[in-house]
Amino acid sequence: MMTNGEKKLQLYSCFISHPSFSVRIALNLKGLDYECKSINVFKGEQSRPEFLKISPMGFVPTLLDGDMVLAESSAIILYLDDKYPQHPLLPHDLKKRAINYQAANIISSTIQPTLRIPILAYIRDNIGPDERITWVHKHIGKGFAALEILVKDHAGKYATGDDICLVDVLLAPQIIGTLERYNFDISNYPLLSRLSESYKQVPAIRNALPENQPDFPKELKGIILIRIY
Ligand SMILES: N[C@@H](CCC(=O)N[C@@H](CS)C(=O)NCC(=O)O)C(=O)O
Repeated sequence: MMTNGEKKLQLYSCFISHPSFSVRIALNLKGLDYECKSINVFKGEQSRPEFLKISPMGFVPTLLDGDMVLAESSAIILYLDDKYPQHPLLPHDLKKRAINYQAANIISSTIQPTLRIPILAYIRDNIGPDERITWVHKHIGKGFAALEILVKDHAGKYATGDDICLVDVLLAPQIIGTLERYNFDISNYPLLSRLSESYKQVPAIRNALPENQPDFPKELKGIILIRIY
């Protein structure tokens, strides 16, 4: 593991959070050592005043790099990519690069917000617990269908070729987390199914899995996590 030669990076992260998972992958790919500062979103720790001073939206992930404080997973990943050029996450080819930007936005601006815990809790409390699954499957299904079409002419071992790029860093948590958390059948998405198998072999992704984080509660192993919302 490399350090950045300055103060150790600190990542405010929650084991369950897909955007935190993505940032952990980027840090691992770049071989950057970091300290994990756990924020348990189930316990509402993101709303504590001391955390809101660091991250006014009250979101994980939030990265501290010296005096730099940065929230929003895509911004953090692109910042890391600019500052730490080892294992670049954007392809040189302009078209593939643009596909990465587009797919990254679909994942972090369109799919991920529909899965946020306050939204699922609202549906559970005001519409009904089973409606959460219908909601999640509808939104993930729409996003996955679009991603499958978007990357099909660009994919290699990974989404836009044989190197892991930005889109993979954001997509791997969505696919892996979605299967584990929401019991989603991915077999209708053959390309994403294949990518899922590739992702599971990558040490930087495996080490970033929720169950491999210091804050993962052992009693949750094997539980379909939507049941705990
Ligand atoms: N757009 C943000 C979303 C981050 C986000 O939704 N984080 C969730 C955990 S997955 C969170 O902190 N939720 C706390 C809350 O909604 O109060 C990103 O990509 O980083």
